[in-house]
Amino acid sequence: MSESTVVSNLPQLDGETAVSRSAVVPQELVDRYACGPVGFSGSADALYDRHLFHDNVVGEESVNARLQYEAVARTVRDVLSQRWVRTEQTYQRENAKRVYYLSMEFLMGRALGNNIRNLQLDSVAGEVFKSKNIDWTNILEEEPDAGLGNGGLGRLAACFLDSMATLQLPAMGYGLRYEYGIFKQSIDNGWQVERPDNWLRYNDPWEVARPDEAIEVKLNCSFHMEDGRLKVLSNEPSTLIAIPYDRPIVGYGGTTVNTLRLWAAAAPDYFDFHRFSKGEFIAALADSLAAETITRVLYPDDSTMRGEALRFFQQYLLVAASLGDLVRRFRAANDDWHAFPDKAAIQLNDTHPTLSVPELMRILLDDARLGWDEAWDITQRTLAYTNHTLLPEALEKWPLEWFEMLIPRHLEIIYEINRRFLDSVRERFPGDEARVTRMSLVEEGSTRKIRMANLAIVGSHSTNGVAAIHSELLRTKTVRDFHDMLPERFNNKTNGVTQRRWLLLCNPALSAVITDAIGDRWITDLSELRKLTPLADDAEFRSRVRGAKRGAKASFAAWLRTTQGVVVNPDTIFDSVVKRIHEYKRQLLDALRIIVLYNRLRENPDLEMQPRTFFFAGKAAPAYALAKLIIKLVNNISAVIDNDLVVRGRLKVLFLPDYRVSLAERLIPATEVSNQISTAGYEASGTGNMKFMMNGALTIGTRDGATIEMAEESGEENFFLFGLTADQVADNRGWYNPQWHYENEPETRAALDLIFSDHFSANEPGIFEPLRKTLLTGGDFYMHLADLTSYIEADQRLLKLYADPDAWTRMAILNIAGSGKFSSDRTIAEYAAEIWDAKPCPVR
Ligand code: 26V
Repeated sequence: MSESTVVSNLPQLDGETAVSRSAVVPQELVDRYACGPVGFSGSADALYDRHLFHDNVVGEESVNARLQYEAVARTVRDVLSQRWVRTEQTYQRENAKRVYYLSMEFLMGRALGNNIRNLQLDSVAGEVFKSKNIDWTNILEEEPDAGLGNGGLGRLAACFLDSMATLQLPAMGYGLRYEYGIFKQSIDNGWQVERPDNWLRYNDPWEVARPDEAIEVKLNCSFHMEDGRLKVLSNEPSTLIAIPYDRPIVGYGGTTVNTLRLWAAAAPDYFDFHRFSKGEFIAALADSLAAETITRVLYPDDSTMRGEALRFFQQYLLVAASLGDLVRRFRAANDDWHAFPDKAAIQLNDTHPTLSVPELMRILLDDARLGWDEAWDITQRTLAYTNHTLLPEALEKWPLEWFEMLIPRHLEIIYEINRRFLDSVRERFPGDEARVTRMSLVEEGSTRKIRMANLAIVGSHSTNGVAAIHSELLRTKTVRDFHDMLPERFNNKTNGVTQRRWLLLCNPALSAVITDAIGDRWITDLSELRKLTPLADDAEFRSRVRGAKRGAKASFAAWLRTTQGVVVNPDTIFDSVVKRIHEYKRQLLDALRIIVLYNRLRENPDLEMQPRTFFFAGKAAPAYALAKLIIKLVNNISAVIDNDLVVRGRLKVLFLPDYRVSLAERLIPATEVSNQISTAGYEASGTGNMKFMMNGALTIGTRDGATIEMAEESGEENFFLFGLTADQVADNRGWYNPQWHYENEPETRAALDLIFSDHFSANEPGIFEPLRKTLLTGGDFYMHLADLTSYIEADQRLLKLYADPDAWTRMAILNIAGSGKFSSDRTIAEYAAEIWDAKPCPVR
C-alpha cells in the first residue's frame, strides 16, 4: 500500500482552504492498523476533511471547535476500527477464556487524548493539527467527560479496562449507558448547586450502537407513565429491550482494542401493540418512554443505600442484558455447558451486579436444564465479588417485595440457595442459631430484605477487598462469620491506577524527565520506577524534577486564571484534598487545620510561615446535607481569608467546582502536598492517593487504605503519617470524648470557637451550628478532634522539609520511585492469575 494520499470525495474548496499538504501516516502505522476488509490507508487529513464536511453536511463557514473535535475523534476511530474488529475475531478464533467486568459505574473521563496516545498517533495528529490550523488544546476541551460514575469505584473500573487491554486480556466491560452522568456542580454563594449532565447532547463519536445485538429482558410487571412519573403494574408480564452501545478501549501500543459495552433500555417495537390497534396509538407510545426511563440517570450517591426501586431495576437490567449477551457468545462457540467456567470469568464490581447469582442459576436451570448441583458449581466457579466499602449504611439490601414484583423466579432461586446454605451452616456450627440468623441471605423485620453482600459471597468463589487493611477488616469484622466458614474464598487485591492516563498523559514534563533518566519501559511496567531511587541523590536530576513540578504549577495557575478568573501564586505550596465529600474522609479536619494556621497568623502576624494555597474539590451527594455544609464552610473560609489583610498572600483557600477526571488530570501534576486523612479503618483503599504519589507529591495522611502500603513501598520516613490507627479508633470508640480535646487543647478550642462565633458566617449567623453536633455534642463519630493535634504536628514537619528544596525533592523522587506497585497493571495481573485464570490473547 502506498504512503501517499488516497481518499478522494473531498468537498470542493477554494484555493485557500484546500488541502495544501497532507499529513501522511507512516508506513509502520498503516501496516499496524490497516488490517481487515476495509483498508485504512494514507492521508489522515483527507479522512478528517471527509468527517468534518460530509458527516455533518456543513460548509466551511459552519466549522467550529466542536465539529473539529468530532471529526478528529472519528478519524482516530477510523484508524482503530479494524484493529477493534480484529481483536474480537482473534478472541473468537482462539475461543479464549473471557473476563467480564460488570459495573454500574465507569468513570471514563475523556477519550481523545488517551486514544491518540495509546495508538501512538501523536505525531500524525500533530501534523493534521498543523496542516488544518487546529488549536489542539481547544478541541480537546470540546469532549465532555464521560462521567458515568460517582468516584473511586467507577474510576477504578476505568483504569482496569485500560490495563486489561494493555495486558492483552480478552476482557470486556459491561455497564449502563446513562443519558445523564454524575451531576455538574457549581457553587452559588458558597453552596453546591447541581445541574444535569447531558453528556450525550451532541453525537458521541466513540460509541457504536448495535441494535441487532439487543437483548430481551423479561419482567413480571410492566411500566407506564402517570402524571410524568414511572408507575409499575404488578403481575402484568412485559419485556424490555436492552440495546448495546460499544466503546473502544485501546491498549497501549494499539495492538488490542477491547470493548466497553453499555446498555440502554428501550421498549420493544411490538410494545403493547394491541393498544395500538385499539386506537390508543399515542398513549401506548408515551408509555414506551417509561422503558427508557430506566437508564436515564446515574444515582449520584455513593455513601448511603436508599430504597430506590428504579435503581433495583437498573441493576437487574445490567445483569440480565450482560449475562444474556455473554451466554449467547459462549453458546456460539461451545456446546457443553460444563465448559462455561473455563470460558468466562465474571467480576462483580461491588454488590451492585449481584443479581448475577440468581440470573446465572436461572439460565442454567431453566434454559440449559441442568440439575441444581451442576448449575451451582458452574455459577460459583464463574463469579467473583469485590467489596469496596465497609460503611454499613452503604451495604445493599433490597426489599423482598421488589423481587416478588419484578423477578419472582429469582426470588425462588434465592430461597433455595439460602435453604441449602443455612443447612450447611447448621451442620458446621450446630446449635448456633444466632450465627444462622446473621448469615442468612434474608434479613427478617417489618420489611424483609435480601442481603446482597451475603448473596455475593455465597454465590461466588472469590471475595476480595481493595487494600491489605481493608481485606483484613473484611475478614475479621464486617463478614467475619463468612470468613470463619469459607476462609479460602477471601483474598486481597490492592488497587492501582493506570500510569498511562495518570502520569504519561496528564504530566508530560515529568514523564519526559523520567524517560530521559530510565527509558520508557515504565509505561507498561511501572516497577521500573525503582531505578529512580539512586537518582534522588543526583542534583541535576532533582533540579529537573523540580522544574517539571514548577511547570505544572504554573500551567495550572494559568488555566485557573483563563477559565475561572482566579489568581493563585505558583510560588506558594500547593496542597490538595480532592475526593467525594464525606464525613469519614474528613475534609472538616483539613478545614480545622487551616483555621489553626490562620489563628496563629492572626495572633502573631510576624510569624514565619511559607505561603500556601489549599485546594479543595469534590461533590457532595445531593441529599447529604452535612456534606453540603462542609462545602459551604470551605467557601466561606476562603472568602474570609481573602479579605483579611493579615493573611492575604500567605494563606489562600480555594474550592474548585465540579471535580471530575479532567480536572484531576490538571490538578494532580501541580500538587505538592497530598492529604489522605480519613478516619483510620474507613477508607477502603483510596486511589487518588496513588495518583498524587506517582506525580511527585508528598503525602500527609493517616494509616488507612492503600496509604499504608504506599508508605511501606517508599519507607515511612518519606511519609508524613499521623493520627490514630484503625485498632486505636476501634478501641477508643467506647470512651472517646471530643469535649476533652475542646477543653484541653487551646488551639482546637480556638478553631471551633471561631466557627461558632460566626467569624466565617457574619451575614448568615448560625449556619454552621450543625457542625457543633458533628464535632462535639454528637460525639464526633469520625474522631476529627482526636487527630487534629497530630495532624498539625505532621504538617509542621512537612513545612520544615519544604524549606529545604533539595531535601523535599529528594523525598518526592523516593516517593515516585516507590509508586510502582500502584499500577493497575499489577492489580489486573493479580486478578488474572489468582481469581480469573485468564491468559493474554494477543491479536493476530
Ligand atoms: C455505593 C452506593 C450505595 C447505594 C447507592 C449508590 C451507590 C453507588 C456506589 C456505591 C459504592 C461506593 C463504594 C466506593 O466507591 N468505594 C470506593 O472504592 C474505591 C475503589 O476500590 C476505593 O479506593 C475507595 O476507598 C472506596 O471508598
